[in-house]
Amino acid sequence: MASKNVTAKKNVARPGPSKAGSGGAGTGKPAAGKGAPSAGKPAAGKGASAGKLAAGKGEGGVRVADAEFAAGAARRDQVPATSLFDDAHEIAFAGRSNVGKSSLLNMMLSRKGLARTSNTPGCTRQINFFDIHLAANEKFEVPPRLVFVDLPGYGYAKVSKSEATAWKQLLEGYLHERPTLRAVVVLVDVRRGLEDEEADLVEFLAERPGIRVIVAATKVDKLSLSAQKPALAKLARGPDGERLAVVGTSAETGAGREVLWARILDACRADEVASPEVVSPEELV
Ligand SMILES: Nc1nc2c(ncn2[C@@H]2O[C@H](COP(=O)(O)OP(=O)(O)OP(=O)(O)O)[C@@H](O)[C@H]2O)c(=O)[nH]1
Ligand SMILES: [Mg+2]
Repeated sequence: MASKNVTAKKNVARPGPSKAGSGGAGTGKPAAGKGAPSAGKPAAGKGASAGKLAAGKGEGGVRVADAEFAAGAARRDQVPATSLFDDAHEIAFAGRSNVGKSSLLNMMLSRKGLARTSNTPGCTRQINFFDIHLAANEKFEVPPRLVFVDLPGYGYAKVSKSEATAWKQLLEGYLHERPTLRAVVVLVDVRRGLEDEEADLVEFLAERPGIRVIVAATKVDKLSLSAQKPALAKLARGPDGERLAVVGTSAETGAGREVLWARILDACRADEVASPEVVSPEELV
């Protein structure tokens, strides 16, 4: 599959009474698991019925009308066709094992346990695709349908070399070839900062046209407020001293949810995606 820029303008809904409700905008929502490859037991929760977070988190901003597990791929030939999602924009969550990818994805969707999380690194072992329908929004344009993609973590030591190579190929193949991929949220533990693997990933993605890279610093709740700002500012200086778009997040407190949504929606709107935008440290959380 050749990589190309996909604008998918048809998927961008304007706020208005006709788009209210399920947010489907006539795109025809597939049943959960429909068309999903037989990738074994999905490493994800039950789908739409997964418990919503307590009221308060996510209120007043982007509202997710519906979110469900759609497909899992442990091999490249199991990656679902983009037509399963009507060529909706995809947003992938990438980062090392245990950094908090699945937790952040749940936080963004205001769904507890939709993507399975665990204390044990290596929890997510396949690429999981979640079909998302956003509620129409008075304040800004939202695409009615999006796909969130939970990627297996890299740098997980307890898998065999051949399994690690297979994961890498699966991941790189997906990131390189997926025509509907609009943004990759690269997760970095705020306490660890950018290490070689993250720098390599950012560089790898920079070579792929049409993809916005958004760095999400995770677990900011683990740092005191006074320690957060310098840690985020340090992260915003990229591997080669260039500025990266960094958002401080916490799946525990919901911090960073609206800023990250704004960046994701911005990436979906952009016809041409430029290199990561510059943000000031004050904007980071
Ligand atoms: N305090 C705190 N803990 C978090 C946060 N995000 C994730 N965690 C915890 O970190 C651990 C790993 O989270 P996951 O979301 O499963 O991480 P992952 O990156 O999906 O891991 P793999 O699937 O193994 O690659 C879990 O115990 C989470 O509860 C956060 O923002 N704050
Ligand atoms: Mg995971």
